[in-house]
Amino acid sequence: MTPVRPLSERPALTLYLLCQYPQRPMSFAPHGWKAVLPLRYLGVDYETVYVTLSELREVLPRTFGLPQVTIPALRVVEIGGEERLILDSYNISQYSYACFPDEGPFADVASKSAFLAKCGQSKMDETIALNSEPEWTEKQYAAVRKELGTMEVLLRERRERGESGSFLGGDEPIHADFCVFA
Ligand SMILES: N[C@@H](CCC(=O)N[C@@H](CS)C(=O)NCC(=O)O)C(=O)O
Repeated sequence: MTPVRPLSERPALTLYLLCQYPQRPMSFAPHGWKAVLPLRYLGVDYETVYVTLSELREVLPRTFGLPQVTIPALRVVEIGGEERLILDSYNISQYSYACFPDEGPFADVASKSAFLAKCGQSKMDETIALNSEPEWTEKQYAAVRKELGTMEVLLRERRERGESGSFLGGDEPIHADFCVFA
C-alpha cells in the first residue's frame, strides 16, 4: 500500500459548511455530510469554516467572486499556491477520491490487523465474494426495501391519523430519524 502522503505534500483544504448561528460552530445540514463523509473516510485533513445562511448568500459570493455559492464548498490551495473552489458535494467527493486514492480506513496497517482480528479474514473474503454475486446482492436489497417499508407504513399511518410532520418523530426528528440518516 502507498504510504500516506506527509502533510507538507498535501494541498491545504478548507471546507465551508452551514451552521445554524454564529455562536455554535457546528453543522447539521445534510448536504454538508455528503462532503464530510468521503473526506473523513479517506482520512483527509481539512479545516472547517462555518457560515450562516446570510453569510452564505451575502459574504461568500463576494469572497469568491461568484454570483452564487452553494455549500458544502471546498477551497483547495495546491502546494504551488494555485487556488480553486470546488462546489457541490458530488464534485468534492470526486476530487477527494482522485486526490487521495490510497488513503482510507485501512491506511493504518495496525488498525487493519485489529479489525481483521475481530472480523476474521475469511469472513471478510467471504463477504467480498458474495458482494459480486447478483443473486446475493438482490436478496440484500430486497431485505433493505422490506425494512424501509416498515417506515413507510409508520409514516402513512401517521398521515392517516392527521398528524403533521415528515419525520418519524413528527415535526421534529427523533433518535429513530437520526438512525435512518446514519
Ligand atoms: N447539490 C448540492 C446542494 C447544496 C445546497 O443546496 N446547499 C444549500 C445549503 S444546505 C445551499 O448552499 N443553498 C444556497 C442558498 O440557500 O443560497 C450539493 O450536494 O452540494
